[in-house]
Amino acid sequence: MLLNLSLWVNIALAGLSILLFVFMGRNVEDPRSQLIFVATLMVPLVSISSYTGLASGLTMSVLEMPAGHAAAGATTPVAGGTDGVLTMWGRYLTWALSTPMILLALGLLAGSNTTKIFTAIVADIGMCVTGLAAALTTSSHALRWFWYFISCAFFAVVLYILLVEWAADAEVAGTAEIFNTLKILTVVMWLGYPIFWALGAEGIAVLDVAITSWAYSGLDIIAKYIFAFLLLRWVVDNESTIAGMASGLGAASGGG
Ligand code: RET
Repeated sequence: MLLNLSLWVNIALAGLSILLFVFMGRNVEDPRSQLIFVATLMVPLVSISSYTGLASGLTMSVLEMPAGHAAAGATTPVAGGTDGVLTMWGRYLTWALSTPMILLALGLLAGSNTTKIFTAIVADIGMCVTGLAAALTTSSHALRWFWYFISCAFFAVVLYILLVEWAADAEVAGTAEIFNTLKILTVVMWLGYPIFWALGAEGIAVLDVAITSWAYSGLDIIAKYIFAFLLLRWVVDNESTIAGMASGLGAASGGG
């Protein structure tokens, strides 16, 4: 079925990415570059687990939407006509594990310091967990959107660090060119997630569950595998630039 295919495409791509990234990193010796590799490698590792959780039905549920929600009173054909909407809540849960790895890799690439990396990661986890809460809340329609609003507030912190703080740090570190490419890719792709959440079955339900699932799967392919490949290829080719960054995570603006 179409919905299932959106999951299996990602399982296959995650598997291939894991093999490719391990191979690409086989000769990397600089510790900071190695950490970028380990963090980035975690992304397809989390992804293959996440999508296997969804494909096996473990991390999705049929939830009855509260009164006022566009899908209140809907039935789900895939679950044999049970009352409710299929909710792939496992996605939001596993984003809490994969997206911090993306941010760690980006923060390291930008030569940023521990404070900023910590702040970005904590806000990001906050975004994912409150997004999970939004998807799982069935007691009140208003509270679903209130959770969504909190999640967006966390997201704003992440965007600020990416666009302002790390962009400046990357200039100092001499990694601005690749950082800016990855920054734009990340910001544009990541903005798609709250938009599809709002338009999809969790939000105003103008898109059905299968379309929303394909949208997330498509965004994932670019935000994870393409992103990771571009980053790691650059790291392999420019290991000395990263090794030459002021050592220690405390030295954001200490000099390039
Ligand atoms: C939600 C809904 C609530 C509001 C916001 C969201 C943002 C989600 C994002 C997800 C990014 C996921 C990635 C996954 C790759 O593994 C939770 C959809 C702001 C930005 C990049």
